[in-house]
Amino acid sequence: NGTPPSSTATSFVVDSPNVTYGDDTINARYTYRTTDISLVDGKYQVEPKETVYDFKTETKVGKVGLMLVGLGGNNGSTVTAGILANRRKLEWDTREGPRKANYYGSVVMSSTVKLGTDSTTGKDVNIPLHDLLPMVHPNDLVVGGWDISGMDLAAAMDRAQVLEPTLKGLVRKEMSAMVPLPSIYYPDFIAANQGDRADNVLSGSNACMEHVEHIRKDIRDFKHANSLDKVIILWTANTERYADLLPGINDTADNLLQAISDHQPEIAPSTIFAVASILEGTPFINGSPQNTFVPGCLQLAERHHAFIGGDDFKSGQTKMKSALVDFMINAGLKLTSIASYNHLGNNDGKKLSSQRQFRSKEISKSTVVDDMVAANRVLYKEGEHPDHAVVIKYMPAVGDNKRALDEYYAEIFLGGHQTISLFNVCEDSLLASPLILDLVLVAELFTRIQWRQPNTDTRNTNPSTSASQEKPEQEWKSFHSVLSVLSYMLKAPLTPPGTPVVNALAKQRSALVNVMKACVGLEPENDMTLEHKLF
Ligand code: NAI
Ligand code: DG6
Repeated sequence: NGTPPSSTATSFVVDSPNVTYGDDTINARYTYRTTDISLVDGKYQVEPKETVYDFKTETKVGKVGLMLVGLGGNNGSTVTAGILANRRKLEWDTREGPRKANYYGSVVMSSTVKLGTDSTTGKDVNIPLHDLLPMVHPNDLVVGGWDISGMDLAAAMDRAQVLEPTLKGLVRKEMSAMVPLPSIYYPDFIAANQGDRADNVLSGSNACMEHVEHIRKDIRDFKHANSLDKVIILWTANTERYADLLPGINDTADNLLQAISDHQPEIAPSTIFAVASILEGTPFINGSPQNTFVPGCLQLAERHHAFIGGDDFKSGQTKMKSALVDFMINAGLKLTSIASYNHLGNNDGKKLSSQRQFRSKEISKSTVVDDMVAANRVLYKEGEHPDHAVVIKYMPAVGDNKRALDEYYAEIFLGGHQTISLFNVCEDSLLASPLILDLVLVAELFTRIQWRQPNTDTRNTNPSTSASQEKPEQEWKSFHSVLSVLSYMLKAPLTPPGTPVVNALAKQRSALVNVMKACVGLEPENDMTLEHKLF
């Protein structure tokens, strides 16, 4: 108790009877406090509730592999070069002066959380989020993956036109040695304008078990060749069109597996990758907007207790929206319309000029304010919603340098109006790449966390109740297959069936941070700072 073994990579020790450090685990007993509400005779009956959980976090991180689907794309090549640059602590020259490798834009690597208050100075003590629990360092990830384009990663980063030439020169040798594995190509699912890069594909243009088995073998081979303890698979390949939801085809796990065996044409490549990952017990994250996780796929993940997460990286325009709309509505301003436009000239923009693939993106970009609106019945009646339009245009000249324009129009006091206009310019892939790392780092962490509800009598030390103390403890369990703690990084967060979706950015971050804090027996940050208010 109180002294973690040296293998525990956290920079602090929790001194509490509720926290113990084992040889390979951190064990925390945590009281989760919520509020139960019932409506009695037209009045809310409010009851504070306490639930006790035990959390056990394995501290040995092991050697972790990251397999990207879409390795040769803008994101794939950028994140790979970024890891190499950080691993080698590279510095390079730019026209604005020298630059050093960093992980800016990664909430895990570059943001901090308040651990507590210094008992002598009364000042906040903040630590990097990645120090809260032992987490894999991105520099240690072994990267590989698939692409329908067979270009090596040096050529792929040239094609992407994202990185400075000086940086590219420093990583070129290693990048050129990396060649994506051949992938699954079902032309009906991605934009027709992508056909000319599909020169690295497995034979067959419809779903089949051979493809599932091929991908499973790729995962096993990668793991074996690099002596990995675990692998995370992440889809950063093209946006696909939505798959139709068909009873008997993709509605249940068994039907989905049968449909794959039957070469059913309505199964997307991303779903084949998800199924292969689930059957290998490997976490699978979808960074694109399409409905990869059809109900049958979700059921399969639950059946195999495999982790899945998605959908669609939330990098720039939408991240801003999920912060700004939360602010406006919580400030009591009645947002009445959002007009979101962007143009970009990278391959992502090119493929989204195709209507069916744009539709997938339009859906994920449009649902991001629903929970904030629904939470405020003072401003919005049941069913009332701000107008929300999303437009994306392909403009080759600007390359990866996306330009996003947003107008937020709100009704204020006594019928007045407020208009907020945003102009957001950024390199799309330099915002998305750190999110890829965050998704992988957090997903990996949750493969090492287990929970159970203790036999609450075990807290009772009275020997006369020893009979009840003999009740067996519950089995340790993992978190639900659908990793909704990843929501902060995603535009259309997938949540366990029947559970609410949270889009508000600050709440998503709090959920992640506070779950991690609970695993070391610490209270959520409540921001009350009573110690500075009650003298
Ligand atoms: P990209 O087009 O540069 O890269 C995608 C890569 O996937 C290409 O190299 C393509 O050849 C490959 N590919 C297509 N189908 C494949 C398959 N079945 N198997 C293996 N590889 C396949 O696109 P980028 O910019 O890297 O974005 C990737 C995805 O991430 C897109 O779907 C995009 O919507 C999504 N996304 C990107 C964001 C960003 O800021 N860059 C933010 C949010 C989502
Ligand atoms: C155009 O919007 C292309 C898209 O892939 C976006 O770049 C991507 O979805 C990021 O969107 P956002 O809204 O998070 O900036």
